[in-house]
Amino acid sequence: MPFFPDIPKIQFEGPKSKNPFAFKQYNPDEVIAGKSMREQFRFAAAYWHVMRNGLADPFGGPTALMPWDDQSNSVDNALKRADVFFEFINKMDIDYYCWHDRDISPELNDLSKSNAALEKVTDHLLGLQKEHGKKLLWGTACLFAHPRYSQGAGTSPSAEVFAYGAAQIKAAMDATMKLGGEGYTFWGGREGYSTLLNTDMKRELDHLAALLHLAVDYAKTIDFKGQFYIEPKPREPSTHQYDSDSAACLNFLRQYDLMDHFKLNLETNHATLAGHTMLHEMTVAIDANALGSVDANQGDELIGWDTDQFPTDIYLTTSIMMKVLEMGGFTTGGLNFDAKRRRESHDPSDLFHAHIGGMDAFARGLKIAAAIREDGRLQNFVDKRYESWNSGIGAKIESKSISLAQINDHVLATGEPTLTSGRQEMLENLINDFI
Ligand code: XLS
Ligand code: NI
Ligand code: NI
Repeated sequence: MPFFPDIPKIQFEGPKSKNPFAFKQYNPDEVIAGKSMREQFRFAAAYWHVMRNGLADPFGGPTALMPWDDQSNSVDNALKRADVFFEFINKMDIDYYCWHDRDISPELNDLSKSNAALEKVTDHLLGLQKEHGKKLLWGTACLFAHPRYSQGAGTSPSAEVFAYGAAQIKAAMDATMKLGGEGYTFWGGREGYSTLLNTDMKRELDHLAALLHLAVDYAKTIDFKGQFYIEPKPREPSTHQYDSDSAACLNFLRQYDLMDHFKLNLETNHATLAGHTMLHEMTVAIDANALGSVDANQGDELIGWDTDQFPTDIYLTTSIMMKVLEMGGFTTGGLNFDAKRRRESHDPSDLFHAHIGGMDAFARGLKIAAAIREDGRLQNFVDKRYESWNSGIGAKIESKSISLAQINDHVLATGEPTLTSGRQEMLENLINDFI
């Protein structure tokens, strides 16, 4: 029996459609910039938001209506949720999904019991994946919700807590492997600190790196070929999170010799919490050849919080897709809707509206980004802006074939440089012509 009986399979009806349960822009088979939209985006639904987020906020409890969920911590309830979830991604025509171990399967306060439950649930998920042709984009372990992790997992002051977290990661990696997951993510949920009065930062960072190395080594023993990701976030829940932004993560990976094994999973709302744009974070990652995947959402400029809203801002989706096209598209990664409905949007049908909106916004962003690239004026402007580096003094500096004294002679001979305008407003107008 269907859990969303009134909702049809969502189909592309084009921009003129007035049907709220149809795609207006996302046409999965339409080829844009050399690939079908389906392949360009590799959309994923986040199990934690779709199935487990009751939409509570710090001032009030859950509002989401989930008539299928008996609110128990049982394996049966977990199995039923999996059925509901697959009906949802089927109707949405979303090919991938992502989970934390404890979203799909209960935490039973005993590792062997929790692992046994995870085994049962993943057996069921594997069957559902095969039946519906769906794939796991990435898995991860929830190392931040249980009280044992209240002071961190990999960065806990307690070696026993670190060990528990490591064991939980082993099971989550096994489950990811079993489900053919294309990646495995580390988001440092509580890997940070609240006060330095009680914190040995150097030791905690050494431990976090040790944990990641343990995972890399374990992957080899089970022949897990998926991509590892780190997901930066600057604060919330910890006041100071160690993986605060792209640059901090890359520095950490380089310092601890992990660059060959990790890429970044970047989330828009985390970028803005870090005081950056998503464009900035993506640029930093791509320049280091380390952009792996994207958690697609957006924040609220008026609330300084990880509001995880569905991405509807066309300017934002355009800039993200410009970067994705620039790096040649996703390989192991994709666009995971790490996004939740507003607390007021409590109906199951709102799950559909939310994802339709995100997918349509990205479809428009892709079309606009492809058109801007095709047009070429923006790239030409940038190329021209740096053209003094292509020959003469610039080429000599770039190729390190000139000394400071020779540069001095050059300046004495040529005199005051002339600068051309940055033309920011003209370029903003150019972008708007496409939007
Ligand atoms: C929380 C994070 C989390 C990760 C997965 O802010 O975005 O959902 O994506 O642990
Ligand atoms: Ni995320
Ligand atoms: Ni987030």
